[in-house]
Amino acid sequence: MDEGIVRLFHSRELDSLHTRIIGRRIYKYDTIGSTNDAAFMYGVKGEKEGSVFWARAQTKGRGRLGRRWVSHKDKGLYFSLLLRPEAEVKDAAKITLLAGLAMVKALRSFSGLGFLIKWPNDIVIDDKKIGGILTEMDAEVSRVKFIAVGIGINTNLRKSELPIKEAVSLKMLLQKEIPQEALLNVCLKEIDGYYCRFKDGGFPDIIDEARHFSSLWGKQVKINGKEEGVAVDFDDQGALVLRQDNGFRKAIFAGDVELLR
Ligand code: BT5
Repeated sequence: MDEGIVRLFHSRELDSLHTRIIGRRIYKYDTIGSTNDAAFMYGVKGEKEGSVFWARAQTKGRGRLGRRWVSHKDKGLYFSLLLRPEAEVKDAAKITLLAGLAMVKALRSFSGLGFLIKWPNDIVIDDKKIGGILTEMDAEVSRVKFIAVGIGINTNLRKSELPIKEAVSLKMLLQKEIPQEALLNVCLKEIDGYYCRFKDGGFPDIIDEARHFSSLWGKQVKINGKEEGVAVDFDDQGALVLRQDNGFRKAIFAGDVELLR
């Protein structure tokens, strides 16, 4: 896989990338199976946290539960981050939410459009999916060794290239070709800011902020085809809180969300 690297950027080499942790090294690939696999392979070898694995195309881009992520060359931004937070396995969902918030902020500042987080791992606008996050980890008992956070954003895909009708790309929204490196730059800066806050114990503030950018509030949802209720909040662990018909609240820690109305 190492042979596939077409370019290794060192910190600050990407245009004005003044980050503390994220992007100290950026490995750029032409075509790779999955950038999460690259992050994992380097993670196992002891790579420091903050490295970014970025590819022009993926042949085995994946979502959760082995689902496919459409990754045509130069049509999307496909990258993974290697993180080594002092965290327990149960905290991994916090990293997904943090990354979701950072991506929403990055896409908003890049485009001026109102992107939102669709818990747990989608980035949406008007209920259409523009991106997704895949958090995978290596752990020992309950301690995290490292986390690979994979992020895919549809930049230049045309409608006909998207796998589902409830999906969209930046090009479809902005009617222009999207420069990948400029967008990556904005994304890495936002993720760096939130990850540094997370490491300084700032997760409660991150949750507070994420609450302002959820696409689900007030909507009737069904989780994993089972639990139903109205999505009303995130709890302090980043779980989704549903208000059920019987009036009780229930925290959901993971799952697929279906919008009912
Ligand atoms: C996700 O999974 O949304 C996580 C996607 C993460 C992709 C990144 S790219 C860089 C890194 N390397 C990887 O191999 N993966 C990460 P999930 O919630 O399971 O959603 C998957 C579903 O989204 C699929 O079953 C399709 O219905 C839909 N889908 C696939 N490709 C899409 C695309 N390009 N745009 C919108 N929806 C897509």
